[in-house]
Amino acid sequence: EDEAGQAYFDKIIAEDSRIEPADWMPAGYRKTLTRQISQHAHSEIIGMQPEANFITRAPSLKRKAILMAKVQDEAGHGLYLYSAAETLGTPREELFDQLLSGKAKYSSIFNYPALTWADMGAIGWLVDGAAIVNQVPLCRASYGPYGRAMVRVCKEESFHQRQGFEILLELSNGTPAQKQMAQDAVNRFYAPALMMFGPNDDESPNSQQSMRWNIKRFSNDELRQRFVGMIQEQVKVLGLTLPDDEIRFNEETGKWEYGELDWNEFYEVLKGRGPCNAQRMERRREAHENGAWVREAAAAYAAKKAQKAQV
Ligand code: FAQ
Repeated sequence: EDEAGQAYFDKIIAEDSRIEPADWMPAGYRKTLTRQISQHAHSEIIGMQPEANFITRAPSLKRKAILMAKVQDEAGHGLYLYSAAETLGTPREELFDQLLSGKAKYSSIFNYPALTWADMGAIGWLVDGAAIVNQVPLCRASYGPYGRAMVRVCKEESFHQRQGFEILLELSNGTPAQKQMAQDAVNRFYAPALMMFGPNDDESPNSQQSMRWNIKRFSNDELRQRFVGMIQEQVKVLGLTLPDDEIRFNEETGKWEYGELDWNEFYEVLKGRGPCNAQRMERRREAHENGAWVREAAAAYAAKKAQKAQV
C-alpha cells in the first residue's frame, strides 16, 4: 500500500540492517513479530514457575541465592520482551489477556513438572542451553528492539546454563543415588528440550517468511541439530548419558542425527493437554489477580506525579 515505505523496508532487509519502531513495516511483519516476541515474553514469565517451586527446597543457602537470582532474571527477560513487543503497537494489557485467555502460546517446555532438585540442573543445562542456541541468532533479528533485548538475555542465559551444568556435575560426582537422580532428570528433559526448537522444518508454517525477513536466521531443524551436537559432547563431561542411542554425526550431510521425537506429544502440549498446562495457567491467573493492587497503585502514583508536574 505504502510504496515508499515498502521500498525502504525492502532496502533495509536487503542490506541486513535494522527496522526501528517508527519505521514503516508490512502488517505481516508487525504481526509475526508481535506473536513471536510476546510468546517469548510469556515463556519467560511462565518459565519462572517450575524453578520457583524449588526456591524453598534448595539444598544450601548458596544454591538458594543462585536460584532466586536466576528466577528474577527470567522476570526481567519477560519484562524487556513485553516492552519490545509493545513498540509494535499492542499494549501490554492486551498481550496479558492473550496469554490468560489461552489465545497466545508459551513454550511447551514449561508444561513439564520439576520433580527433584536435579531438575534444576537439567533445566539450566538443557532448557537454558536450548534457549541460548535458539536466541544467539536472534541477537541479529532485523527488528531493533528485539535484537537488542536478546543481547542481554543471552548473557544472562549463559550464566543460567553454567549453573545448571554445575548442579548436574556435582550430583553426578556424588553418591550413586545422587548420580541416578541427575540421570533421571536428563532422561526426562532431553526430548522436551529438543522440542523447544519447534516443529520439523516441513511442518513449520512461519519459518520461511521469518527467515526472508531476517527475523529467524536458521531453521528449527538446523538449530536442533546444532544443540544435539553440543550436548552430546557436554554429557560426557557430566559422566551421564542422553536417552537416545540413535545420536550420530552424519559425515556426508555434516549434520547431527537423532531418534524421531514424539510430535504427537508436542501437539498435545500445545493444545493445552500437557502434564502441567492447567496448573501453570491457574498460577499465572492467580498471580495476575493478586498483583492488581500493585498495578493500580503504580498507575495512581504516576497520575499524581504527572498532575504535580503540570502545576
Ligand atoms: N512451544 O512455524 P513455527 C525461555 C508454535 S526459552 C510452544 O516453527 P516459529 C528461557 C509456534 O509459536 C523459551 N509453541 O513457529 C527460559 C507456532 O504457533 P503460532 C521461549 C511452539 O515462530 C529458560 C507453531 O507452533 N523461547 O523462555 C513451540 O517460526 C529456563 C508453528 O511453529 C522463544 O520463544 C514450542 N516449543 O518458530 C526461561 C524463542 N514451537 O505462534 C525460564 C523465540 C513452535 O503460529 C527457564 N521464538 N511453536 O500460533 C522462536 O524462536 C520461534 O517462535 C520458535 C517457533 C522457534 C519457538
